[in-house]
Amino acid sequence: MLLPELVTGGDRTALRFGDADLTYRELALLTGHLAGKLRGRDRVAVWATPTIETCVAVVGALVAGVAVVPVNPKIGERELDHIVADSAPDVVLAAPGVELPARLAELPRLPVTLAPLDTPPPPAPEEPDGEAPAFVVYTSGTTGPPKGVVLPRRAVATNLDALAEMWQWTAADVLVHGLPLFHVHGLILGVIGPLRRGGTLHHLGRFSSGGVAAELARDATMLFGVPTMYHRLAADCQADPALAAAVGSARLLVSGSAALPATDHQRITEATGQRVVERYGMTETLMNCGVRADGDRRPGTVGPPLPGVELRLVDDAGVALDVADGETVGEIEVRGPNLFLGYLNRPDATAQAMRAGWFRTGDMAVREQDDYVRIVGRRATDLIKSGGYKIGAGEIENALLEHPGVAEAAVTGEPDEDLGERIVAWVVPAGDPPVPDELAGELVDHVARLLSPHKRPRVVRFLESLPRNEMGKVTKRALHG
Ligand code: MCA
Ligand code: AMP
Repeated sequence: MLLPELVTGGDRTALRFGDADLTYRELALLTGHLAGKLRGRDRVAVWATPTIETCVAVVGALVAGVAVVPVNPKIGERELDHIVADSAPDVVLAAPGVELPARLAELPRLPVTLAPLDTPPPPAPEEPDGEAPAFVVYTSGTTGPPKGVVLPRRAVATNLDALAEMWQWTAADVLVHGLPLFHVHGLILGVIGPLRRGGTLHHLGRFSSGGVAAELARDATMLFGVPTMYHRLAADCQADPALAAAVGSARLLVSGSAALPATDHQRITEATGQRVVERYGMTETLMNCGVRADGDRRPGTVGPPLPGVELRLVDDAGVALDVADGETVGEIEVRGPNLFLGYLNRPDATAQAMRAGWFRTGDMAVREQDDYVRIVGRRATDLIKSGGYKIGAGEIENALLEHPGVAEAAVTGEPDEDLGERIVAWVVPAGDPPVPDELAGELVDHVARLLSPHKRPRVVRFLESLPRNEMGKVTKRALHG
């Protein structure tokens, strides 16, 4: 069973979002009724606001054996059109009264309510097969619109169990986080994780250092966050000893989705006495590596492969490098029960991502003698990690080119202390100079409206032309001079 604690969890608190909370018994009742209404459906879209209703919707669908397509509640028009057309959900789940964008409002809608129920739910359907899709999570590639990653129940269950073993994660743990609920980190690790253990999630609604500290001072034991959150937490702990003491009381601080810089590791340790544990994953593979709770917490490393996950490094020709010398760089390939089933409607992209049963991550790394993995870079320069979100340069360039003020556009990532990387748009304006003062702001809003706010450029630089090679291809490296 994916969520056995729905049967056995009883009156323990499962979820708390601000003033709203649910015990396992209440969650089982609500989701049992919802599952009854979802029977026979194939896929449901969930309007994934950071609320308890989103968790009820997702768990209800999982109980019914229906695949969940979580949708960013700040999603732009173009991206939403693509996700709805590609995933073709039968129904959309959202809290009552929430206004949905037109493209979702045209689908049949089931309200997700928290109203107390006293009638028993219909009998639970048989537990679906492990290979049945549990989630379709959209993730960016270098070009084109995001791809739907189809994750089976088997990947979710085995990966969460491997993490539990590594982190000694039990029903006694109370997890706190403020991650968005439309990606693997916040939703699968951060919601389904504690529910599979029979523990508790306290979600902050939105991340703040004060919110994290208050929960850790009360009864939270673990924190999940992206490096941007730890960067902000480090600064706040340095400035406020009470906050630092609260963070210092945690059992485990876990960072992932991007590399946590050594300086932030150090600042947190100095202020709180804590050493952050890193883990490395991907939407397509869930978690691949992680530092154990009782392991050596070395900044710059993401620990050994998880139990059950096979990991190898390959050279440019795809030949496995049988080395663990801390020096030889190769691309990470992984194999195991953690892998996705494929990209929805994209057998071409799925085939390209696989090599004889191994998934090609595109991440470059070295392997230390004790099997710890150290990630040193990424194969594709056109993938940007900003605030822990993966963002493809190509989709932003396409959006910019739709604006009448843009003749040519190139998008790059440049180092940013807070976000890891910030998105920079290099634009050749259409029309005669001078460039209108308002154009940069308009382009930022245009991308936020069409795609998602987190994909908006943080900097817009105007140029007379883009640097190109003899073949006419834009040479992005020349842009940063
Ligand atoms: C500003 N805003 C705008 C505009 N300008 N909205 C529309 N148009 C504009 N022009 C709004 C934003 O929507 C937001 O609203 C507010 O201003 C601040 O935005 P922003 O600066 O983007 O937020 P931030 O404070 O910089 O966000 C930092 C963050 C965030 C909280 C760390 O980046 C974040 O939540 N990251 C988590 C990413 C994540 O979960 N990744 C996991 C995927 P408002 O404030 O109201 O929201 S990776 C994964 O799953 C793999 C498997 C893994 O390994 O984990
Ligand atoms: P996503 O497609 O959003 O799931 O992002 C997956 C990518 O995030 C990976 O391919 C890595 O490049 C990056 N990533 C995740 N965790 C880490 C980590 N701990 N250190 C470095 N990179 C990471």
